[in-house]
Amino acid sequence: MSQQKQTLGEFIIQNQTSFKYSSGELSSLLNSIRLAAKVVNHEVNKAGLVDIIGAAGDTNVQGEDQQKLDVYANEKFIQTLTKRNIVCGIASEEEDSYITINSQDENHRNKYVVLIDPLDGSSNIDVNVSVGTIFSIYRRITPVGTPVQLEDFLQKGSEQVAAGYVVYGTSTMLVYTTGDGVNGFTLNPAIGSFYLSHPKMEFPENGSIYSVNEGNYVHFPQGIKSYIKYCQEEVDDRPYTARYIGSLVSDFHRNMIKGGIYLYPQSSKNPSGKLRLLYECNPMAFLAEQAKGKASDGFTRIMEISPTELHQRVPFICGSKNMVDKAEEFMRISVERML
Ligand code: AHM
Ligand code: MG
Repeated sequence: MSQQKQTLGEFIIQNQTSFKYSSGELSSLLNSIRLAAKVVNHEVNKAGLVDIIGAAGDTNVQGEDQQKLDVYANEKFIQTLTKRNIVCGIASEEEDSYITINSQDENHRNKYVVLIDPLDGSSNIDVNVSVGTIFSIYRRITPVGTPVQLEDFLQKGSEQVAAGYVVYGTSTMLVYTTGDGVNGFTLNPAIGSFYLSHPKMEFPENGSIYSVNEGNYVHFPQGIKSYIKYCQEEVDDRPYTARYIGSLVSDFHRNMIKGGIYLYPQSSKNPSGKLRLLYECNPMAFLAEQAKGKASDGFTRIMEISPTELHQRVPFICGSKNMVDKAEEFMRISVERML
């Protein structure tokens, strides 16, 4: 990696003034995410060497097995975000309800809430496949000086001030947006710094990759089945290539670079899909739109959905704009046919 490249720390400071609430608090918050990402990265990379992999024995609020690294990543992000007087509340996939943060001298003066999936795709850890962290940042809507409330977390995705992910892959990258495009930074593990390696990331308008767990095909709605058949037809630039890692962050990251679509639709087994609106779909949708892509539940823009619950699930279709448009068209036609 060239020495001239800008570090993430430099980039955050340089771009601070372009952010509409440029008090430096968001910069400090992003810096704490950067720090936690490095700590978690160190642990994820050790996973094959030490006895840290495997289920911790607990189950989380969704009834899923928790891996030890999930617990570790959750603790590290919460600890790091709590230390600076910026965040008033954190919601995490690994916590049943949100955490209120109040440093004694500050008396609920912190302005930001963070929603986080500390280690997404954690079923992949045991088999040395990429996992990720996803984060979403809002300004609180309840008055400063009072404890954070559920409504501060249940904001539409369109209200996000920043969002991003860390992918712990063949190299570790932090990719984020503050509403002014998407930039990707690669960790140089020898130095411990992230460098700007992927400036102004954009989804190609069209792509040739589709990412979906086709094992669930029989349970999918007709519109999704028809779209999958469309992807497999031998017409024009099709059939497309199927690529599914089963780690949202990694599938999204590849599709953003190469052009593609990710689908986790509703099914007869999971009528609302699997992925969580607040800390998986909304941040990815914000990144997608900032990268000229698109994110939908099949009918509605993800970031326009009004959340009702912290751990709400939603069908998720995300990627290159023309591909998502096409999937929505199939959904619309199948519904019209039923009427
Ligand atoms: P998790 O938060 O429990 O890790 O679940 C989310 C993950 C996504 O990263 C991934 O795309 C999806 O679940 C895979 O689900 P499935 O194994 O049902 O295909
Ligand atoms: Mg997850």
